[in-house]
Formats: sequence, C-alpha cells, structure tokens
Amino acid sequence: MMKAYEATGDVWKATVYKKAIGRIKAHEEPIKSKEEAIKIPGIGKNIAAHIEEILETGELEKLDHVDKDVGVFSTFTNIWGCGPKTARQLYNKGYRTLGDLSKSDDLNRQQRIGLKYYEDFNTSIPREEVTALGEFVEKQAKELNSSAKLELCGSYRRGKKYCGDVDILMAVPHYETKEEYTAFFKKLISKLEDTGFVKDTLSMSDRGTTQLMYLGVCRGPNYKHHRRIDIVMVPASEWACALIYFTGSEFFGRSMRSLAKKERMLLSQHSLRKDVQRYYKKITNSGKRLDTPTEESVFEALGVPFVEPSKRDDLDINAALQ
Ligand code: DCP
Ligand code: MG
Repeated sequence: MMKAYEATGDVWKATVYKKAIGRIKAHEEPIKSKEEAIKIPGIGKNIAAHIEEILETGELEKLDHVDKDVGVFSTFTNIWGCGPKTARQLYNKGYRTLGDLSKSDDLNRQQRIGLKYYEDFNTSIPREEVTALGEFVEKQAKELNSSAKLELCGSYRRGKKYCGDVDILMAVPHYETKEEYTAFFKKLISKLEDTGFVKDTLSMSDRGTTQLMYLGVCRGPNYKHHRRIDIVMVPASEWACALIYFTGSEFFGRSMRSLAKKERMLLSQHSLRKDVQRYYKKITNSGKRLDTPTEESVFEALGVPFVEPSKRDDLDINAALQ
C-alpha cells in the first residue's frame, strides 16, 4: 500500500503506511489481533483493520484494487539508487521490467550497480554473515594500523537477526586531522578492493565535513551474495556521537536530538554542545563542545539513563522520561 501511494504521489498516505511498517517491524512480539495492533503507537484504526483482515484471511482485499502498474513502480524503487521520482520517470518512458532497464541508457552509474545486484540487495543479510563481513574488514584495518577501532552499527548493533546492509563505523585513536585519517581510509578501501572483498563502489564522499563515507558492494570469502556495505570514518573525538547516530534507529536518533534541544544542547553525528542559543530555528550561539569519549558520557551529559542498543528500535527518549 505504501508503494501504491508513492506511485500515485500521495505522499501523506504513503507516510502513514511507512510509519506503521516501521512500528510493526520494531514490535518485539507477534501481533495476534486488531486490539493488539491498535495499542502500538503509529497504528491507527484503518491499519489495525488491515492487520485483522490479513490475520483472518491471509490477504488484503484493498491490494487487489491497486493498479498493476504499481507493481512495476515497486520493482523499480527496489533498485538501489532509484527513488519514487526516477521510478515514475522510467515508467513514463515506457519501461516495464528489469529486463527493459538492463538495455537502457536511462540509468546512472549507481542505479546500474543497483540493477546488477538487484536480487542480492533485496535479500536481507543473516546476522552471522554481517559478523563475518565485519571481521574481515577489521582484520584488514588492523593490518594497516593495529589500534584501528571498528564497530558494526545500524540494525546489527540493535541486535537484529537480519540486516538490510552492513554499516561500519571506524576511527583510529589519536587520528584527528583529516589528512591522517583520510590517508588511512583510502589505504583501507584499496586493500579491500585488492583482496577482492569490495566488488563495486557506489560513492566515496567526505560529506563536506569531517566524516568520510564509503558506499559500496562487497562479498565475503565463502559467501554467495553481494552485500551493500557502508563504512564511515570519523576523527577519534567524534566516535561516540557518530556511534549513536549510526546505531539508530533513525527515530531514536531524532528523539535524542530533540531531547538535547530541550536542554539547550546540540547533538549531531559529530558532537554534543552545551549552552547553545537559538532564535526560533536558527542557532545564534553554538555554545561549547563537550568532551564525549564514550556513548555513556553522551547520555550522562544529557541527563538520561543509558539505553542499550537493543532497546533503541522504537524508543522515543523524551516519552520514556515522562
Ligand atoms: N540514519 C539516520 N538517518 C538517516 C539514515 C540513517 O539516522 N536518514 C542512521 C540510523 C540508522 C543507521 O544510520 O540506523 C544506518 O542506516 P540504515 O539505512 O542502514 O538502517 P538500519 O541499519 O537501521 O536498517 P537496515 O537493516 O535496513 O540496514
Ligand atoms: Mg543498516
């Protein structure tokens, strides 16, 4: 249904479904009735009724009325790098299948890589494989610098059994200047290419800031599938705030940033700052940067108890405090 509304450009309805999907995914217990469904924040009466129908009949009748073209749209938006807008453009140009697209000049380089690994990128990764891929990268990194630090983030760190991609955060203690950690990171990526682990590169950017982000495609030795891998390199002093950001969930991260704001602080993926002055949305004084060597120290400075990564799926830290 979300894809159907995205296809027709009904952003508001698509968002309602997107939010519900997020909440259902994050819900720890199986949902066995409409009553259980409606208790979950973000699930309204209509979606609870859909859930009941699926529980009872195994199907959702409303989906039968969705145009078959939505199937095409949904296939296209499942190509990495292809959003709703591109999918609509491709559709309007007459493309209907992945086969059509494989002969087309209308995809950019990233979308062509997305198409090449379509099946693999749409298959979730068992946790054990993510562990093995992370260990491979760690071994290569430590061969370059034995004190290099690496943490698997995203859904993996939140304890999921299956992950959409591999998210890695890296730093080398005492590497603060961009020159030193950029040199290390470039060497690492080349090494990952030389060993045959990295199969394709989607992008390498420094996001105009202190953090470097590599997006690519890898395959572990002894593994069958190609996987999406993101590696982020940060200066050592940004480790803890970056760790919170990349662990997610996106929802939890947003709630932490809004909590900071209430405390007249500013939390980002780079740092935590205090005594921040704002005039409406504008920051008029960026205050003072706090030293945050660990994740725990960030929670402490914000005055909230530490939240285990496995509890960060669906948690609004503000609501939890009330
Ligand atoms: N993130 C964020 N805001 C975004 C994108 C990402 O805060 N717009 C953070 C939170 C995510 C983390 O980065 O948890 C990793 O992004 P992913 O898209 O890889 O999301 P997950 O790892 O949580 O889920 P998946 O299993 O689908 O990869
Ligand atoms: Mg991820």
